[in-house]
Amino acid sequence: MIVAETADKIKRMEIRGAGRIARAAAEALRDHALADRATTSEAFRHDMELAASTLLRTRPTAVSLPNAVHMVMAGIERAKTADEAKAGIVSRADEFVRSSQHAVEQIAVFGSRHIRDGDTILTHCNSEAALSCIIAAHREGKEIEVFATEVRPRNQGLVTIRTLNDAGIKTNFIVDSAVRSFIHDVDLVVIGADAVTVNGAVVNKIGTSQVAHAAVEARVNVMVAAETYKFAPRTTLGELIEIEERSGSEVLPDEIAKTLPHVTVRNPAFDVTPAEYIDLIVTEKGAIPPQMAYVIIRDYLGWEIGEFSAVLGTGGFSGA
Ligand code: RI2
Repeated sequence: MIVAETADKIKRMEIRGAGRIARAAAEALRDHALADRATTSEAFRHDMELAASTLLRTRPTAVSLPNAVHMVMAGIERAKTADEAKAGIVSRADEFVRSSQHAVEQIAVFGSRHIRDGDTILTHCNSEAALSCIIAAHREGKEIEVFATEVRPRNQGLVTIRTLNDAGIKTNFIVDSAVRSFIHDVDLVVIGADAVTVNGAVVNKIGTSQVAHAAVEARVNVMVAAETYKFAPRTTLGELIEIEERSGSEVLPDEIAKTLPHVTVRNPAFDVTPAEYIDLIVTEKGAIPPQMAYVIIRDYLGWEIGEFSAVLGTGGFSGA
């Protein structure tokens, strides 16, 4: 029930943003474990695996989701009784939520160092991690101004401008197609990530690659803010990140679409920005050039893939 509700909210994007999705999934698994009545560790594991797969099916692109689920599910390993397994899930989930929140705070500290007094920043979509850097720079007394895009079709830009406004940051709100018109007024692009591949490509909200392309052409630096659990261990074997394609009705109302039988609405939610378009990825462990993404995967997530223990690696989720 708890898991089904959370899964539904994630699917409908009532809960959205890669970090928030991951924390909501960890919390749902914890609450599911606490409510579970299984008396053997096998039965408990079975219930939890069903819950985990319900959550994993919600949104395919944000790697934070499987990484969080796998990390929490590793709490079952080595448990001999249902109670031990339950305790394992609860402590792993709490640890994940704590370290995820701490990661955003740490990213703000590292990321704001790359924002200079007087900078004009462009951001796309609504990223908690990216905004944390911008808000930290503002709180440090740096005079900054932001361009925020609208982000069709779900208009996450509205959430971004409200947050920036509430922080007292001077903000310009522009349609997505105006990025190239304003890029020469911009000193730095700061964006989030839904996934980072082993070769440093960043999967983020649709339109990000156009923003980065315009920035590279105008010699404007691009900084990505991404927690280590957004890095994708599976890509070490060349697996591509699946790009979620959402309903066309998010772009064009059904009443209009049905009058246009020859028109198909395409609505990919994310795109891929190659590493060459990115100058820096700021994680809670420090800032790296995108070409060093493999180090994060090796040192903090582990190379192994597939099983529920896959992302534990060398224990990099200790909260930094
Ligand atoms: P944080 C969002 O996806 C955006 O693409 C955003 O850039 C990214 O997650 C990271 O957000 P969506 O859920 O985790 O809006 O930094 O599709 O908040």
